[in-house]
Order: sequence, then structure tokens, then C-alpha cells
Amino acid sequence: MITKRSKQLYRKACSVIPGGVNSPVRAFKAVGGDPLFISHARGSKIYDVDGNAYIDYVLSWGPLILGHAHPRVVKALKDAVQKGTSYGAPTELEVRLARMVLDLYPSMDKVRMVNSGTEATMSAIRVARGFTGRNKVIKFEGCYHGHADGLLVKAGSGATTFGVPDSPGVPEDYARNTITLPYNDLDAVKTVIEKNWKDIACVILEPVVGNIGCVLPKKRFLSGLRRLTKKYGIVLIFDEVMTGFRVSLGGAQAYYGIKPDMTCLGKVIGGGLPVGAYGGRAEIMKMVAPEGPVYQAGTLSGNPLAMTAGLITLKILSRKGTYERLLSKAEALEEGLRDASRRAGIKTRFYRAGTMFCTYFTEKEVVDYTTAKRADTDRFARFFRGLLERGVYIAPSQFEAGFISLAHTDRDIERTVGAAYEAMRAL
Ligand code: KE4
Repeated sequence: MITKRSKQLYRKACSVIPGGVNSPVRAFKAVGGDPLFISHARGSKIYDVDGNAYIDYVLSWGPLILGHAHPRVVKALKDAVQKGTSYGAPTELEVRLARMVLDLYPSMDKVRMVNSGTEATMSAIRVARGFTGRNKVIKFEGCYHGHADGLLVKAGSGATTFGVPDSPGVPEDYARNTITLPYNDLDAVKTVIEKNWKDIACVILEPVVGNIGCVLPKKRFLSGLRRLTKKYGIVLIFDEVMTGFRVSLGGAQAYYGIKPDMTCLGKVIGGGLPVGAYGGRAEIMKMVAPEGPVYQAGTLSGNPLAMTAGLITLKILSRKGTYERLLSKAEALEEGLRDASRRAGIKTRFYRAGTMFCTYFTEKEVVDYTTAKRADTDRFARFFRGLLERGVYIAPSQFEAGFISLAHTDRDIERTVGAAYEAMRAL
């Protein structure tokens, strides 16, 4: 396929933007070649600047659950923009979206809108520290919670009681407050909490890990975390920026029946515009300024356009029968991809949680960061290219989740499965 215009634009972009992109994973580094520049998108398709069309399973990394440029979202935004774009003052729209979110996430009594998932998790951790008066944070290897300093921390050596920076620019003493443990390893959590609970403010995790592909919680992992954190007065934060509205309408917490103390949301909640949110139990959220002493703010938080896109998206998504339709598409895709792998004779492991999924190029079970990293990334890169040449666009990394939308048709799924079979056979 011709990608001449993308290549020209990429060269230009590299002269004015670091790495030519505004977010690293978009640069195709993990799969080789230059990134495609997109000119527009509609429904389940995206179109690059050279006129190539692709069935899109990235959906802007999750948000476009209705598909691109949904007519009702476009119309609602057109009407909203006539009234201005942001006032820096309260509006009825943000009250309505907050109410809708609390109805779908009953573990939250109050919710604060911000502009990204990073802001949501960064703020939730500050509130948990303010609420408990403790400093340490437990996170899990492979879980990504945005790029706030204290979260760019990998497992320290030895007993993992102290993290080490995962990026230059993160001071050692920030990292020291973050304890990174293996996901799905409840014993490791128990040992560290029993030893350090007096210093631990919160445990934060992706209840299904979308940032190493799609890794499911082992039986009793989430309930074990809930029991341990409750026992020691530690705030349990579910980072549902990706799993929210994706694992189920009520997120992973509804699907697995676990009530966290705080929840972070993003992506789908903004329907494609910049929205993040964090919320939790009343006694915790009353710590948040101006009601309480923990400061957090944002110029464009809750702006009318983003609230409009979020409201109409959740309204359509909540309509009776819609989620079932979405899930049946995801099931059909899973069945087809598993079958394609069998027929092509390529050993893969496929995992799905609601409408997010991942095909790992490995024969062994994937349960955490270490086992995910065993996947054959070269083989994935060739698979990625093979799909692209056949008009299917998946995330340009083995360690990212795929997403489906209401706009994906049976024909799209059929074509995707056919392309996957051909691309796997070519491996
Ligand atoms: P943002 O700041 O990118 O809106 O959200 C950060 C974030 C927080 N928590 C979870 C579970 C997330 O998945 C994310 C962001 N996800 C990545 C995709 N793996 C966004 C894509 C990107 O970084 O460009």
C-alpha cells in the first residue's frame, strides 16, 4: 500500500515534535516502519492521508466505543459549540455527567472531572495520601496509570520494598514511595502490607491489565486485595481508565463484583474528547478542595464540549440491548481469531474482558508482566504489518489491548478474521 504522504508528514513532524508524535506509542517503534498519518475516520474505519482505509481496533486507545464520528455525537457537539467552548464556571452538563457516572459506578459517592487519565490517577493518589496520612503506594508491574512521576517506577531489586525510577527525570525519593509488585501475586501483596501497612496509603491497579495486552485477574486476586486493604485501612484504587465501560458498562468492578474505595476513569467517559475522572466514598472525597484540604484543579475540567461528548456517548451506550450487541460483536471476533490461529497453525493465547482483548504470540499462559514479556514480539510485528497491508489496524505493540465498537459490522469482523488468517499463514 502507498504511504508516501504519511512518510512526508512524518519527516516534517520529526522536525517540530519530539519523535514526530504527541504520544510515544503512536510512533510504531515496537513494530518498525513509520506511523500512518490519519486524515479522517467514520464508524469502524480510519483513513490515512494516502487514502488507505482500515478497520480500526485501536479506536484512539479505547474511547471511540460508538465508532468514529457517530452522527448523534457530531450533532450534539455542533449544537454545543455554538454556545461557546469553555467558561471556567460550573454548568448543568457536568452535573448530569457526574450523576450518570455515579449511577453506573455505585462504589463512588462523588466524582471530580479532570482532563486525562493521568490527572485522574495522580489526583486519586494524592487524595488517598491526604485521607490516610500515609505516603507509600503499591502498584503492579506492567500496570500503567499515566505518566505522573510517582507512577513511572519499576520494581526495585530484592524485596521490592522500594521502587526505582522507570524514566530519567523521576527523582529517587519519589520512586522510594512506590512499591511495585507482580500482578496476580496476592502473597507478595500480603507480605509487603503486613510489614509496611502503617506507611501504605493505597494500592492502585488496573483490575484487568490492558497495558501489557489483556491480562485477567486470577480468581480471588481482586477479592484478596479488597480484604487486605480493608483490614489495614489502605485505600483500594481501581484504575478503570481503560476497563471502565469496556469490561462492562459498570467497568471491571461491576463485572467482578468488587467495590473499590476509589475509581479512576478516562477514555470512553469523554467519548473521544479529553476527559478523566476520579471518585470514591464520600468520606474520602470530602478531602478534595474546595470542600476539603487536598488541592486539585484544572482550567478545562468539565468543559461543556467534553461533557457533551461524554453524556451522549454514555446515553447511547446505556440504552437497553446496546451493550449486549457490543458484546456479541466481541464474542464473534474472539471466535474468529481463535479459529484463524488454529487453521494457520500458529500458537497464540487470546484473552478478552468484555470489549477489550489481546492476541499474544506465545504458547504459554499469560498472567502477569513476566509471562507477557515471553511473547514473540518479532512475530507480532510481522502480524501487525500483515494486517495493515490487508486493511486492518490494530495497536502497534504486542503489549496493548484491542477494542471493538458498536460500528463494527459482521462484514468487518469477517474481513478481519480473513486478514488475520492470511497474515498468520504468512508468518
Ligand atoms: P491518559 O493520561 O493517556 O488519558 O491516561 C493514562 C492512563 C491511565 N490508566 C490507564 C489504565 C491507561 O491505559 C492510561 C492510558 N492508556 C494508554 C494506552 N495504553 C494511552 C495511549 C497513549 O499513551 O498514547
